[in-house]
Amino acid sequence: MSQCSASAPFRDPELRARFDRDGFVVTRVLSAERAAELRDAVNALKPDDRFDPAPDIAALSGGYHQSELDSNRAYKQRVAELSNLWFSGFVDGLLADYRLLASTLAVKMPERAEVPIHIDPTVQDEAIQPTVYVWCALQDTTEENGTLCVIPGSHGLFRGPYGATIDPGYFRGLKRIAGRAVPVPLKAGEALVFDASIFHSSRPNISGAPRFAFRLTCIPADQTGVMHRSSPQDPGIIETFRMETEDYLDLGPEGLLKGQFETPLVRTRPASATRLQPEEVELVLERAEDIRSGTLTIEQLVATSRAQSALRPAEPVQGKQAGEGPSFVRRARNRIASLLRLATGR
Ligand SMILES: O=C(O)CCC(=O)C(=O)O
Repeated sequence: MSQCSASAPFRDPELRARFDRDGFVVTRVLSAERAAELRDAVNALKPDDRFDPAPDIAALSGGYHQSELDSNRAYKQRVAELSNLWFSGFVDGLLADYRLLASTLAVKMPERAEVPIHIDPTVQDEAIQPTVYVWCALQDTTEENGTLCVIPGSHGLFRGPYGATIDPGYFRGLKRIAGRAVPVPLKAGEALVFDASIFHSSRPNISGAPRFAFRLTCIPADQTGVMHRSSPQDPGIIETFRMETEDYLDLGPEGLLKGQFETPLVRTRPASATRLQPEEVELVLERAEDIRSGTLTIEQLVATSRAQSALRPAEPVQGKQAGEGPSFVRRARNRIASLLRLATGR
């Protein structure tokens, strides 16, 4: 399932070490005064949805305004211009040989609900290095106004090409892991810089005021910007379409949320076949470091866990078998544990 083999080239080695370990870092992008200036500038823009998406879009988009889903092209163009002006220098200073592919103004109006736990699309053709998102708060973000929450260290596990309509195999376990996400409050002008593959969510906005953030999508400079989807004809195939900076202006909600792309098809690849059970997703998080380091694959972990549960009696063993069952199971478990140690070198 894992495709990425190199980390993101942060220019600051300390940020890089923290990003590699946790899957995210917090860093300052703008002064509080400049963040307030930018917030005033974006607040004066006029998206067609008035920062509050219609119910059909809200139902698919997490309920908050994402500028690329708006029907007003001139507005989207203005968001892109503002983002280039205010952030492209920051991206250059943060990551060597990365570029700003796309920018989203993310506005969560009062009373809008939580964004459920998820990972973000990989939007580059070959994911040798991760897609990096920079989520910059334009006012202080808190638990009350819907700041982002992350599961620290949950990155780098599901790295295959991911995008609209692809089931990466962990969907059934999301409810079980959602409670592990911790809020990351930010000061105005600070950003949460995260690996696309980290599990994250955002809280409901109960503050009574809109919450403004810019989300910058950053990819290695030599990579083509793309979007992936599950083939409508064959769920065993992932289709990859070009989605470069200018393509985002023409991309409507159907493209982003339903995978109805109109850009050229770049390639197809086989999809991962492994579908995890809820408890297996928890197991993957528990062994995250081993999986990230490549000493254990999700497939090995799942195969071992399934072999163990096949040997585990479904009901407590009664009567004559009671003496045999548990010691047989114990021997089998010990055998599997030693196989796993051999496989992982631990
Ligand atoms: O802005 C938000 O509230 C949610 C953002 C998010 O989940 C994302 O950028 O993937």
